[in-house]
Amino acid sequence: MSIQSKHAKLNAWVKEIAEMTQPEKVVLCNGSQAEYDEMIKICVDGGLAIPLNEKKRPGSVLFSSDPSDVARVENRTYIASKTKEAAGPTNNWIDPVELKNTLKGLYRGCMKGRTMYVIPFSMGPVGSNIAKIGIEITDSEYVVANMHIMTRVGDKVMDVLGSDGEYIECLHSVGKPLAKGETDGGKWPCAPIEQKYISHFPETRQIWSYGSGYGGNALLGKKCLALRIASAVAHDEGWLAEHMLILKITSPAGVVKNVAAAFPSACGKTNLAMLIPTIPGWKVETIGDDIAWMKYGEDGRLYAINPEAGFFGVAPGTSDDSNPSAMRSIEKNTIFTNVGLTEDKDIWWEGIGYDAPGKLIDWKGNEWVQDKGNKEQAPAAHPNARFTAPAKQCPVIAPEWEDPKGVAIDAILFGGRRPSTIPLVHQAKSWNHGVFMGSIVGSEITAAALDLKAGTIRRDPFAMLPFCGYNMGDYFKHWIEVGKKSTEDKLPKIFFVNWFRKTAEGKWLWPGYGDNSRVLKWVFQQCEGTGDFVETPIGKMPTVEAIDRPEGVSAEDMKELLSVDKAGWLKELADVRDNHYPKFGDKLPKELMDFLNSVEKALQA
Ligand code: TSX
Ligand code: MN
Repeated sequence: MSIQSKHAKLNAWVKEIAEMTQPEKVVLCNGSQAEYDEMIKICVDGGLAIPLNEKKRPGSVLFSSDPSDVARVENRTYIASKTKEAAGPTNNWIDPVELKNTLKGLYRGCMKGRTMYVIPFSMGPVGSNIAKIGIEITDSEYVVANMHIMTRVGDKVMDVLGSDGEYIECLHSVGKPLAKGETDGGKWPCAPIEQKYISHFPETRQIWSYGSGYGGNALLGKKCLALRIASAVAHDEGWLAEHMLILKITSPAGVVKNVAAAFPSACGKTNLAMLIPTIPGWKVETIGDDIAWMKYGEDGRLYAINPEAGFFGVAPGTSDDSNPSAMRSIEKNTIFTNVGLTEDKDIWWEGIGYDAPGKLIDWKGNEWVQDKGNKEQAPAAHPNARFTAPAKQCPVIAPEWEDPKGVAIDAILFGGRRPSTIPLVHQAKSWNHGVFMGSIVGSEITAAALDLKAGTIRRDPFAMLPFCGYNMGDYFKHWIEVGKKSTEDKLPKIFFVNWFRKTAEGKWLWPGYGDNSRVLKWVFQQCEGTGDFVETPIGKMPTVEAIDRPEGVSAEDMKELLSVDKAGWLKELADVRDNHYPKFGDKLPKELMDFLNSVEKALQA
């Protein structure tokens, strides 16, 4: 069993995998609408998907996953490089030979009773010289349909590949073979947790995923290829593959700046990417909401593309208030996973902005009636429920979002959820100071997270902790090396932002959302050289008057948001010195330790 493409190496790989996994048949995906419709029809007929109301949510469906298969599984995610050192202190390492043996055992016969799909996909506009081609082999129709939205799939990719083009091997199985005559019976197929493996072989540029059908575990173009493998490729080739949104900001005078921004999860990256400014005359447009690939242009500036073609966003909390553009993006042609279902076959989730209309079916398939008096009520939508929507449906998508040469990046933002210490915004004194800022990114963990107490900072350097395909110490060094290839005037300016400051009483100090445009305006002005700022021990900061004060924020609040909390910062740096930087051992670049020392010294002066 094989395919007859023009690409001999691909044909041979498909044949080898088919012999190992023993599917009922093999299909080479062409990327057509008919193919997408066929995938959805198979899922609907098999009871795995429910078509939504054609009037309210045309072309859209709802999937509900197995309760054990609802998110990325970091403890089952592996970087299998030859040495443990190459994977580094923040990744799960296994010897690649051992892991391949284990996985071959699991893959043997694992597609019995299923169709094996071969998905040629491009991360980035087809034919762009920044783009990379992957081939995902999968036994999941859900994966094929999602890949159609999230990447560019099919014949046009095969044309670029020709007879000997390079591609990244992505092998995926849900890990649930079917016996003769057996069907899924409407039950989401996956393997038990101890059989799930999300495996990366950065040295041979391969991805082998087994046992999960969900999101980043199964849609291998996204976290696995565009971040973990691409970060290792970028390290070798001198570019950057980052967990960053990309937005375009236009001033009232029509001047454009492009901003890339990295935040740990649950900081509202998609909301920022689609922000609607509250300051008159300013415009923000979306280029990407999750991943940026950045390479130098001939002019010595960094150009970024969004390698994806869709949004795989967290549904709960998304509303007309928090993100109206996301709400417009998901009005049609959208795959919903693990949200609630209304009686008239529409979707609902916690934080959608209105009460549940009548009786729902929750993500587990049970009847669910909203009980607002009961704070303990289990949610109708899983907290990690998702929408998969085409980026082109976003009303504020920038016209250049598919420009093959990318957009020149003027500023890079880092941020996290930090109720104290970190000001609303501060700016790095230099590229390397910005690398220092990126290296100490973190979010305060919520009380809900087990065994760590609230108030603890979980460090997530560059928001890349779960996504760096090699040693994080080498990754820090790589950022410093990239900076050396250009000059400060051409490099993006680097900023640290914090929308999440609270008063001692626990009240939000900053309204966030559209009012973050006031901070973006100052970032814009700093790039133009027209912002008002002061030098402080932690970097450049806006004067209190430099940022327009939103309604409801007092002058004192503004002062607190824009002052340096010396005692807090000394504690912060002590935590970096004692608990964070030691993890990287002698891989920690000297430049970063120098900034730790010099910022600390400046604070003590
Ligand atoms: O996405 C958020 N952003 C970025 C928006 C462009 N969120 C949601 C985070 C979870 C995904 C925010 N939450 C932001 C924010 O800027 N700020 C906050 C905190 C906050 C929450 C509610 C209010 C104010 C601040 N509203 C009132 O107090 C009325
Ligand atoms: Mn992400």
